[in-house]
Amino acid sequence: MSQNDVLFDRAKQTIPGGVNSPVRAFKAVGGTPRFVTKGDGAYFWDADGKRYIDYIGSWGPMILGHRHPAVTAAVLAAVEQGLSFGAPTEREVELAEEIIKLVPSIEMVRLVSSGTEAGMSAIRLARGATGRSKIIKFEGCYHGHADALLVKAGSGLATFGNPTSAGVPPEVVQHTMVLPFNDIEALEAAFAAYGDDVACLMMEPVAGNMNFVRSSVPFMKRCRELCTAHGAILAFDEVMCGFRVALGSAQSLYAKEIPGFEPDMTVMGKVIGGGMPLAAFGGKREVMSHLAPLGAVYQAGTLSGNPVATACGLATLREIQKPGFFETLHARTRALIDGMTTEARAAGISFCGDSEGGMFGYFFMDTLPQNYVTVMTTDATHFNRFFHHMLDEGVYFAPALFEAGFVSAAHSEQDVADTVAAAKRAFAAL
Ligand code: KE4
Repeated sequence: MSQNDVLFDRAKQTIPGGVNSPVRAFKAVGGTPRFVTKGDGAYFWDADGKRYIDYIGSWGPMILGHRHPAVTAAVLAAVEQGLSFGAPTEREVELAEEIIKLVPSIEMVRLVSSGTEAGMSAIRLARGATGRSKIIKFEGCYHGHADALLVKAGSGLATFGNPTSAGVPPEVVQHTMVLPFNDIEALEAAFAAYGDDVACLMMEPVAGNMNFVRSSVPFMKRCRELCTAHGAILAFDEVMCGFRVALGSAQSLYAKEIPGFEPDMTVMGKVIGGGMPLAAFGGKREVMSHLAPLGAVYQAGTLSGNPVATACGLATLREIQKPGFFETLHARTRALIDGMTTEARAAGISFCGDSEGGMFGYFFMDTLPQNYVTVMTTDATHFNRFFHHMLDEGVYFAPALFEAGFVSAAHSEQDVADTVAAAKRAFAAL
């Protein structure tokens, strides 16, 4: 019996499902989750001592790979100064200044401890700043597990959502509209019907919670125009794609396609914490000034801006600014997707993928899906068998077809070549 099985049985006695976050339980793909003992660079090892090439990277944060020397040194030095004070520190200001420097649409930023907390606070701020209640989100986009955002599409085109989770009373989601992603007609209808009551539209510009689906440029342009026309806040959830798809985050990619484009608010996380509990939400000064203690929108946190987490985040953000960092990361990730696609097609398997910077997704279908409904038509049997074949080969991909994958700066050309070679064997087995 593998040590992973032993640990999983033991974990299930004391932790619901044996995990502290559901996706880790392998429910979608079946089998026993691997209990990780240590990570180093592009790899981590499980309780049986088996090495994996890690394409999860803690679901995004580990863009430098595990145990990057500069990050480890910065964290250890911060630890020597004390873990947490509940009082302001200079390093929080340094991190705020770094985020603002790299994401020009952000004029002020508030640090928190998780993406959920950042998204939840951003919604409250948008509602407080506009005096409106309604929010728009898109099917397949995930913004953390705050009640108002655990909503699935209603029956009609622009109807209000129904809770996706038990424990969320219907009245809590009555103001949340869920629209199809990349659907301009539905967007127009929603704004025509409710536009002047919409506090904010929140979206993942590159949706990593339905694997990997880009907002089309026309759709993004329309989101911006309609929010501007109706005085609604356009909130970008860049928790996953922030500092991951580009140094300027996803919004810098859309600014290249749409002159003058920028969101009004941005939610960040993952990479900005470098693997430690740190997230943020920021935006225009006029909006952010509604936040306590300046304004009437309350928001708080014991460990917000934690001195050790900010040291980890700062060291990470400094490394990703080094010349050529994103060019290399983008090319390495693209080589992975192109290599796997070539092998799949050679084996006669329907397969396609996409990537931007160090984030990627792949689908067992011929053409890239543009929305959640299409993503969910992926051949789940193929996906799951492929996942387990690769796991046996020592390659750790996302254990769910609605998740994205991540390449770090530590992944070498050889790692990618080894992964593609393993994929060739997996496709043959399919
Ligand atoms: P956290 O509360 O998990 O830090 O962030 C929530 C969140 C918000 N917005 C986006 C776009 C996100 O992707 C996330 C969290 N992503 C998931 C992976 N799909 C985290 C992994 C997990 O839930 O265990």
